[in-house]
Amino acid sequence: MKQTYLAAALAAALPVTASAHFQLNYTESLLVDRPGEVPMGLIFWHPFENGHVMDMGVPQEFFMVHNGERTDLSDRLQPQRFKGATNDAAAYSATVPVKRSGDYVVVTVPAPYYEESEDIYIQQIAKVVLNRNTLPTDWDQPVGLPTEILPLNKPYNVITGSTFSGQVLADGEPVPGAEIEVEYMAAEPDLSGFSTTAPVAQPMAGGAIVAIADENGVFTFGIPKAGYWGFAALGSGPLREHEGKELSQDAVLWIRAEDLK
Ligand SMILES: [Cu+2]
Repeated sequence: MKQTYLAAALAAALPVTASAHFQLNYTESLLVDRPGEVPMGLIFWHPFENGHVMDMGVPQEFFMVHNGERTDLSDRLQPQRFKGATNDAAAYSATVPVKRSGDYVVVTVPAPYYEESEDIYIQQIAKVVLNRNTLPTDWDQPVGLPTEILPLNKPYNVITGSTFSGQVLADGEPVPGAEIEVEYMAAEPDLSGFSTTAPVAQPMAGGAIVAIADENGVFTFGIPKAGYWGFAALGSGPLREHEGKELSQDAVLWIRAEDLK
């Protein structure tokens, strides 16, 4: 119950902005055809608006979970500049070693980012699930992060026009009434040039798309368009302060929808 009030108080304290920050763990596809090194870009951006790119510090953690086994990938991080439509900023590239069949849950725990306009820190713990050969192994299990969104639909095999549900967790417990921002990746990064591409959609005139989780921390969103969709539970994490300032520790999950053909 205490958690609910804290989350609500924190959410109320955040100013209403049209833009939503999203930490990306971006790969061209979530389905890995051939075993090998999968290129990934770690970018802190506004991909729905094709907007401002924020500087990332050195990530605190970067790892994958496959068959329940955690592998540190932080030695693979390479500093990059990501070129957005209006600015460029510090980001990272890496490769994810995908060999055996199954799920690869890739997690970035970024350094807290200081948002000057709000005088708060933001830390978006981002999760994405890659899969090889359709064998499901890890996607429906929590990683055990301070906060995360547990997918209730297979996150790499969502049909456009269906729904996606997730459960917001903090220290493994549901977060009742969590506020979730929903983002469409209107412009997908070009990993070879480490730059943005032409957007295929415009952000909504009404600002951020928002869903509120139920008493079990569960939310559902109808998926209207193929591509990457991001979900960010705001301030759902247990850590609420960083260097003497307020911290919004958010849980981010990326999924990919495809049209039924
Ligand atoms: Cu922003």
